[in-house]
Amino acid sequence: MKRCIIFILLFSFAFVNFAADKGKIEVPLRFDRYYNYDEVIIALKALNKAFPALTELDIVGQSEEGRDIYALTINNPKTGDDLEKPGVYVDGNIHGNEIQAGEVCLYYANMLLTKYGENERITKTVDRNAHYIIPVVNVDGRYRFFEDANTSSSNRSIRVPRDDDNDGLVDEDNYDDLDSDGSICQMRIKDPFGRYKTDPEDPRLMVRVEEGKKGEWTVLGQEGIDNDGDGQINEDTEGYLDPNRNWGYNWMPYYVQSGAGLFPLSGIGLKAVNDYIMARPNIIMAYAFHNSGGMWLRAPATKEEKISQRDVAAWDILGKNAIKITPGYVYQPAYDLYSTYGDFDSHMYNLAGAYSFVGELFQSSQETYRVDITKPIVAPPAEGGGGRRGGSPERSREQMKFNDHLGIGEMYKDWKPYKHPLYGDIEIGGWVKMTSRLPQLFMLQELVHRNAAVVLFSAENTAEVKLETLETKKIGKDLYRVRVRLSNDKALPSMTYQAGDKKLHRKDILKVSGAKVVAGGELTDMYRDLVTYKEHKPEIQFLIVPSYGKIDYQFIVEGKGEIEIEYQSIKAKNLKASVNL
Ligand SMILES: [Ca+2]
Ligand SMILES: [Ca+2]
Ligand SMILES: [Ca+2]
Ligand SMILES: [Ca+2]
Ligand SMILES: [Zn+2]
Repeated sequence: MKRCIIFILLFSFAFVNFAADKGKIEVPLRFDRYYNYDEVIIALKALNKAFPALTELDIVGQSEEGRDIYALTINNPKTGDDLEKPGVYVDGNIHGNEIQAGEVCLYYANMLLTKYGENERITKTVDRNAHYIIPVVNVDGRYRFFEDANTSSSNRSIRVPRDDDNDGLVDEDNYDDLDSDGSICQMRIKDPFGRYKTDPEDPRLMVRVEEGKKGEWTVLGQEGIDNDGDGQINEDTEGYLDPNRNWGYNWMPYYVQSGAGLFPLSGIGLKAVNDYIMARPNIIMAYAFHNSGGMWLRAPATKEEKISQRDVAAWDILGKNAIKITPGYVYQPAYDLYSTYGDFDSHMYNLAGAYSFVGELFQSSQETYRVDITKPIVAPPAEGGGGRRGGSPERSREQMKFNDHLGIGEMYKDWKPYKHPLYGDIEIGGWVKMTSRLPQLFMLQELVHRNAAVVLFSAENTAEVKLETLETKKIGKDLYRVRVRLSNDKALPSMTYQAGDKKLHRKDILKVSGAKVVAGGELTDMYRDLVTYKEHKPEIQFLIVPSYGKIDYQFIVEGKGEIEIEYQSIKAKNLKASVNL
């Protein structure tokens, strides 16, 4: 009998394990699903375990609620230390609700690692670049977006309590999932003076009534009650510290920039991420993924911010290719959308010396159910915009058809009566949490691949400098003319021109040692022998290697035997050559 009980226990244990295994995360990772916060960590550990020679998994720091922020470094140490190589930084999900951004990061890591050794180009970028990947910056946000009831736009904040309505209480009136379905939907009430009526073509939708015509519904906003009895509903939700307004460069206080936080990098997780970035001065390319709207945004973030036009030229090459890799996206400076203070792009460009993009993932207009796909689509709403409510009736109807026939009806919740403590008889319904700013799962694979391909394009276009001696010519007794060329056939220069112009960090160095350098300078025209000689310390030249081009130097050297020529760069790989006099 006892043995039988043990057997049953063992058997049921095995069964439980089998059930748990159904969601097991293995390499290669899958992108027909979203990973919650814990699963992202399991996925990163799985990649690290499968590719120990190419990866390093670090904990960058902890969040406000004590969750770990992970960074995966992809680098081949056999080809050099990561800090010696052009660094490519990629992060996502800094806004808690923008979860597919984390999947783009995981996909990029998964692609580099699983194709290493099989695909020549991937192999080269893993060997030549250092890739730093933080899939989830706002770890509390991702955790809670999955766990808690939300709209597709709620739960963006860093978990720093703030009294949004200045009533002395913090975060006291969040949304309430009144019908307990895991989504925060909309509330509406019957009202002949309301500005909406039931859509005659689809009774699940509402359309605006024309001026002077009788209405049917007033929209009361997101699901919720007046939790603190102050007469307002949902007026003080979690936070608000906007993690993309809390960076150091051009930070402005709350009365200028909402969501700014108390001071730059007051978010402790953000500070940890910044420390991680600044400890890697080799980072020359940076991506932060968000949703939504389909945009590649770069600095400047405000009209007043001045940036180098030579950098714009480099950015343009990346941006113009990016919009071809991601059809429907636009490429523009961030301030074209609206001015932001303390944003990531400008911080990375002006303080880390990196070309930086915010990638606004996904356009809901791609959810199509149309006969004629050549007809123009409605312009995508900007991030933080009204989402589906901002669209035209035609657009909403089409999205409802998409929901019916491709979303298998899971995207929209039909209006249902509810007894509200303040409003009385109302109805709750509308688009659910995992919609609007997120692609449906069958579309996720394409989204993550296209956007990871943009990052790959940039990584491949980080400077690859070549050092060659053009000439060693005897011009007198123990006196030689040495001409050296630094060339680069990639789209990005060896550092940003902004960093050079503003003296953000040291320029690249070209150094001659082993003999006395009598004179040295840039050879501006080798045919006419034009040299801009440097007056002091001619053996050390400071420079930037341009994109798709070269820069030549001439040294007049006095001595005999072997001399050494060194190229040293913070962002590009160091090089050495020797010449025999
Ligand atoms: Ca309050
Ligand atoms: Ca608050
Ligand atoms: Ca209230
Ligand atoms: Ca209140
Ligand atoms: Zn965002």
